[in-house]
Amino acid sequence: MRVNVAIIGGGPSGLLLAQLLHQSGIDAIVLERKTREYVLSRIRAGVLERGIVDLMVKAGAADRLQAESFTHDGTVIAYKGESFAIPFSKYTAHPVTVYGQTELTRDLYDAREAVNGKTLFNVEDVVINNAKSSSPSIDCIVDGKQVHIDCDYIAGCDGFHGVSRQTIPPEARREYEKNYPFGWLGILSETKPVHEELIYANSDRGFALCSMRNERLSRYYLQCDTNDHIDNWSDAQFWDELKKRIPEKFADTLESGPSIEKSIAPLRSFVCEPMQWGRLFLCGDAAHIVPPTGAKGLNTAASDVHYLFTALKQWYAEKDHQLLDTYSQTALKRVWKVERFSWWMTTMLHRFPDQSDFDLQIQSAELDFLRESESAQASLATNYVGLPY
Ligand code: RFL
Ligand code: PHB
Repeated sequence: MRVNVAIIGGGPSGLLLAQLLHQSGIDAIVLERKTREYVLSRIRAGVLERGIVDLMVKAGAADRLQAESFTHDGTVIAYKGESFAIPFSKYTAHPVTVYGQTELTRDLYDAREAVNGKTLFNVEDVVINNAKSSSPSIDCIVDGKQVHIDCDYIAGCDGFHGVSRQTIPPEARREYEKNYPFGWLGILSETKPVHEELIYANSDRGFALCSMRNERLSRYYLQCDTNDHIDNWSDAQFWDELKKRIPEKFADTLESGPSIEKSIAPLRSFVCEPMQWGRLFLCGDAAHIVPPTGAKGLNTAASDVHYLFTALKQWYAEKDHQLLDTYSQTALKRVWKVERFSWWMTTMLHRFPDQSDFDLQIQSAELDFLRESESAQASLATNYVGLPY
């Protein structure tokens, strides 16, 4: 088999790239290790920047997103039992869009099927060959059969645990990593969201986040120990703890109900440099991870996709490889700014096990400053709604 671009990973980055390429007449195949159902069972991101919404429109996959999503013009920060709102519209020209990653991925799969795009599921043992040459290829096993794919370029969109990054020899890459000493316990429940905007809460008992998917579907998170397990948390315990971590005025009106999903995710910051090796290009979680506090993982995957798509388009349309050559540099410049913002939000809002009284006072001063300073709020708003591509 021969294609222009072979894409490893059928998560949001791989699918978005495939659909954008399709719209420009560039032939691609998506290789996904799991089934479509499995990919769509992962509950993850909920907040979209304008950039990814625009890309969904360009990819021809935005009809449902535009009909069913909600725009948010601000967010709430809570601490010391009180709260304040940061109105994005006061500081930026853009809101954010609340729409689940699961739904966005479903829309991309539907769009791909509608155009008969090539997608292989249950793909095992992916091996990338000759990425440094002008004729790279992929070997893999699909339904027990060996498959060989020749291509011009390979996009590594296979997430943090994929094979693409590992294909770059250790001496040719540098990895920067920070692991946080806590995780997030998340639940999804068919209840009315406690507030119309998201609430990010710093409390003595640890961080909490009140988010949502729609008027009858709430998403809540609690900071938990890294080694904690969902079996340690009944629904009743979750709701009890959440109420203790958010200001009383919200806790009093919180609607609780059975959880329909419960999971724990570790928090880490990670960057792999470079994001390119010969004709292999990394996108999204394959190249970098942020703690979810800034709602940036999916959005940053999308900005990578934008840079790679634009570079591939330039190559196929004009035989100009300037943007391909500078892909890693361009993408990393934005990635590091997003890493900084996500680290900052995480540091400001969580309880750290080794935090001294001094550290706690600094955290409290940071929140006071954010509450009082328009420039601090403008900085949060600018980063939260999304830095330009
Ligand atoms: P994904 O989604 O991990 O998809 C990679 C795909 O590659 C497949 N794969 C392979 N396929 C073939 N061969 C192999 N060898 C393969 N190895 C892996 C996998 O099966 C998978 O389908 O990466 P991608 O596409 O780069 O997308 C990244 C996003 O999923 C991620 O950054 C976000 O979910 C992060 N995130 C959030 N991002 C936001 O922008 N806003 C948010 O509000 C937000 N909230 C979150 C989050 C992540 C969370 N968790 C669980 C880590 C909230 C949470 C709790
Ligand atoms: C979510 O709704 O899942 C969500 C929202 C904001 C975040 C992280 C996750 O910062």
